[in-house]
Amino acid sequence: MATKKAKKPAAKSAKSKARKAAPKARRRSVLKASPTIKAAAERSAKRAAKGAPIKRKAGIAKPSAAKKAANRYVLHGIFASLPSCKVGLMLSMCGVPFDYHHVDLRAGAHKTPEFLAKNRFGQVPVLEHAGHEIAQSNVILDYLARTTGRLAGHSEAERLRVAEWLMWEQDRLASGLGITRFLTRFAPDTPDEVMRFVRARGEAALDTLERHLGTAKFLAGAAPTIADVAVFPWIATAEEGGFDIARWPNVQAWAQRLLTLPGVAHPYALMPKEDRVAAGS
Ligand SMILES: N[C@@H](CCC(=O)N[C@@H](CS)C(=O)NCC(=O)O)C(=O)O
Repeated sequence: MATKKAKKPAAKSAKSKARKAAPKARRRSVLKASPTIKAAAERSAKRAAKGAPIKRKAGIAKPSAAKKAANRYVLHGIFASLPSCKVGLMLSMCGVPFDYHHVDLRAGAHKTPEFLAKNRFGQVPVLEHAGHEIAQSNVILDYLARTTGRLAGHSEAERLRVAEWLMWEQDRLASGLGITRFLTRFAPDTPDEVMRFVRARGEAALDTLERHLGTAKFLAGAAPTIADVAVFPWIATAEEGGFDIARWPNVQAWAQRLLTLPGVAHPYALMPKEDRVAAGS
C-alpha cells in the first residue's frame, strides 16, 4: 500500500513538470525564432551609439504610435464653459500637454451622435485618455490628480476635505455663482425674482468661502489641491455675474495667492479658443 501511494504522486509530479515546462519551451522557441528582432535591436543600438536615427519597420512602429495616441490627453470643451476651464487649469498646473477640440455649443455640437457617444450627458467637458472618455469636470480632476500624482491632497484627511469641497462646488457654487453668471450673460430676460434667488445663493456660497479662507491658506490644507482648481474659475469670472469679489477679501486674497502658482492664469487666458494639437506631438 505504502509503495503504491508513493508511486502516484511521483507520476503526478512528472506530468505537472511536463506541463510547467511547456510554456518555458514556448518562450524559448519564440526567442529562438526571432533572430531578426535580436539583429534589429543590435542594429538600432549601434545606430543609437553613432547618433544615427533608428529605422523601424512599419509593423514594429505601429504599436508604439497607437500607445502614444492612447496616452495623449484630449480635452473637448469651450472656453466660455467654466467646467471646461477647470480641466484646462488642472492640465496647465500639472504641465501636461493636451490636444484640444473646440465644441461649438451654439451649433449643437454637443448633441450630435458622435459627441453623445463620448458623453451620454451631452455636455462639455470630456477628457479622453488611455482609452477612457471621461465626463463631469470633478471626475476628470480626480482622474488627473490620480494619474499625474498632483494636487490630490497629502493625507486621507486632506483627500476627504477635497472630496467635500468638490461636492459643495457642484451643489452651491455652480448653482449660485455659476447660474447667476450664465443668466446674466446669456439670458438677460430672466425674471428678477429668479435672479434674486440665484444671486442670494451665490452670495451665500461666497460667505462660506470667506469664513473658511479666514484661517486656511488653501481649501483643503496648506497646499493647493484640485478643490482649489475646481473653485478658482468661478471666482475669477464672478464679476460677469455682477459679484464684486472685493466684498469677500479672504476669497480675493486666496485667488491672488493661486495666481502666483505655476500654470495658473485667468480661465480665458488659459483656454484655447479653437482646435489645437499639443506641441511636440
Ligand atoms: N456637472 C457638469 C456640468 C457641465 C456643464 O454644465 N456643461 C455645460 C457648459 S458649461 C454644457 O455642456 N451645457 C450644455 C447642455 O447642458 O446641454 C460638469 O461639471 O462637468
